[in-house]
Amino acid sequence: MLLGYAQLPLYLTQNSFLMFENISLDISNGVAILTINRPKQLNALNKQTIEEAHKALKNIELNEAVGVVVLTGAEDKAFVAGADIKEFADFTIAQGGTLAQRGQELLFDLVEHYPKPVIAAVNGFALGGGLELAMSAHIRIASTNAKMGLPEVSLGVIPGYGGTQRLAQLVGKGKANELIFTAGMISSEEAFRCGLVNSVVEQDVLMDTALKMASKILRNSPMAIRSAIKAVNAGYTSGVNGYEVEIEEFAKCFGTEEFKEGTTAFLEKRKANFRK
Ligand code: DAK
Repeated sequence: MLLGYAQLPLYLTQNSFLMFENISLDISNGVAILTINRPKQLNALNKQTIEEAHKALKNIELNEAVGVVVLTGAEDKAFVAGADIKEFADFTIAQGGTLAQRGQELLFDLVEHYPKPVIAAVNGFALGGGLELAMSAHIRIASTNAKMGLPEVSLGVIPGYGGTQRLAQLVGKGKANELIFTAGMISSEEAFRCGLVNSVVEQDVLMDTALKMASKILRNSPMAIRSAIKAVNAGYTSGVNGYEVEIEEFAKCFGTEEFKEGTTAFLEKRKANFRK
């Protein structure tokens, strides 16, 4: 059922109101929880959902009160069960190419290079585009009921939102090939064993676990974390020397207020306060 315009939830974000139909946004205590909210379709990603998530993330980026983003799926069955199959079923070659590129730029690359840590709280099925979204996040925590896989070849396509690249980076080429060629699903325990997720917890504590990790992150320098994201990602960007980017980013830290606060706090035997 489509809600009427006036019934859509309205979000006051950075100096503007945003209206979303397929996602929800909850900002508190320095953390933005962005929930893909199409539970009847197991939170499948259609074009509109990708656009809404893009808008929300661009807005949160400017919001200094937010230091960490947690991405999750509505209800307890799915994180995201893939791209919306009904939407792409009759795409042409040209549409497939254009949309893959646009989708990658709008959401998946945006998440990977986001200047604030993004934690995926994988609360159920994370398949195809859903696993690709989780893999573009900086950290993944899965619930014990989560199932993950890239089933695209069973539909006659290949992963189109960076899955062939990011899965191989996370689990190695051999395991990535196995998962992609078999189109199979793995449990969260297997995903943990092969390095696809950072940890596995019961579903009822998934969000608390993500928020606890977020609160640890929030104690640290946002500027240094931003630099660390750039340096780590540089090592996975073709044509870019990660070590050189690390040196540049390292050098930039000196002379910043946050470096001054961090070192002064240590010398004064107190906790640093980076978020005044
Ligand atoms: N898209 C659309 N609807 C989906 C969906 C999906 N990916 N996954 C589930 N649903 C819908 C089902 O159709 C069903 O809707 P109704 O029939 O009730 O209207 C509802 O969600 C509940 O699903 P089930 O009844 O199937 O639930 P079960 O518990 O029986 O099974 C399941 C759960 C996750 C095993 C099953 O739903 C399933 O196999 N879902 C599809 C998984 C999948 O193959 N995902 C797509 C992977 S391919 C592109 C870029 C990237 C991609 C494509 C294009 N371009 C840029 C063009 C990426 C492609 C993929 O992600």
